[in-house]
Amino acid sequence: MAKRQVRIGMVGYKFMGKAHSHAYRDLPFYFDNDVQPVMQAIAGRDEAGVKAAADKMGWASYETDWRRLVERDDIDLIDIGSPNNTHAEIAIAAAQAGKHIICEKPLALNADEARRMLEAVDKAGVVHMICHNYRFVPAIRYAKQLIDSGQLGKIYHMRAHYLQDWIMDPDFPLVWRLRKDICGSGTHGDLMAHSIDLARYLTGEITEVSGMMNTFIKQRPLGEMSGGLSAKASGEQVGEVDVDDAVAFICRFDNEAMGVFEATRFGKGNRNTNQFEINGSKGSVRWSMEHMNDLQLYLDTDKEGSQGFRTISCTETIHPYAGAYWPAGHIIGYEHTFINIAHELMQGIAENRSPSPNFEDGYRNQLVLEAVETSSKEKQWVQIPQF
Ligand code: SOE
Repeated sequence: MAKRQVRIGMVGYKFMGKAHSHAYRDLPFYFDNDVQPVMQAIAGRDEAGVKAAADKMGWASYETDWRRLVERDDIDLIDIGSPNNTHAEIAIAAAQAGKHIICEKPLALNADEARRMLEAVDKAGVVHMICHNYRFVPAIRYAKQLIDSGQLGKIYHMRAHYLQDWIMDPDFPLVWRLRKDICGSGTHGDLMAHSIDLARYLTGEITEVSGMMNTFIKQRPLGEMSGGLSAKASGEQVGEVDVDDAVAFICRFDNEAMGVFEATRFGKGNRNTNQFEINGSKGSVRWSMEHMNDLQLYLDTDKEGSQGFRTISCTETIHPYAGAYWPAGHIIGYEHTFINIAHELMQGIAENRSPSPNFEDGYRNQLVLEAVETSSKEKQWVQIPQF
């Protein structure tokens, strides 16, 4: 019997558009879902650009206004990969039109917008997800299993950092990713949001934070992104940078664990260093994106004399998602994290439930982001509302 189709309308076709398109195309290669994704239409404002992207990435049609995607009755799911200031308007309109939604992170410009988005999807009863792709790395999923099954014991510490260096040149332009009106915050919402998501996933809810934020380069030439994380200046004019370049915070979790977090785009030499360590009463785990298939594990139960961190290649069938790809030892990469999300999303739609992380996670994440900003401004600890 033919499978029910999920006809996708995607907004945005650059970096994340490429990652999501690839995921929908490759999904049926690896996973046998109960529904079938169909790359129905893609939207972008520049007609030549969106047409070329549709042709290259395999979308059946294109639109130059996202509103058309929401209006079309041959679209079931809206995928939002456009800049952050567009997320709330598109998601709320999509929910009101009864479309399922997946949205890039951070969910919104601020917690208030994120709450309104959550209310809209709840009211409409549509399936929703936020695209925190690192949760879908087999090694991280396996770490979660170790923690949940008590093998690490009581969790005392989580420390994480997410370091990049692509805006260190003072001539790197003031692109949308560096403008508060378009992205809400800088490194904080872009990178720290991922670490906060992993913290909430692996360790627990964050209850209070003490943070600091800094902007090292205060003015930059105006300009635009030109693909990936490259950009070009548009002339001589300069503008004020009103988002953070770097952020750090300490926190407490609801289970008494302590957290230490840092994110920066000024970590010279670090192209995409996303790492964490979690310490429990019986064991510890360490993970690093640049070796994403590996989990470093220390267990007290190892024989005395042979104790130490060992490297587990999370590529065996027993490791989450890994069995869908290749035989043991054959590694997967960044793009596969998006295939794993697409898999969860399709199953969520088939079963009419919103898999984690969803808009509630996005809202909770945004509350933490906002608390860190407030704490940095007011130079004091800030509590995160619990519900
Ligand atoms: C740029 O900093 C970026 O692409 C982020 O936007 C992503 O969320 C992160 O996963 C990789 O770096």
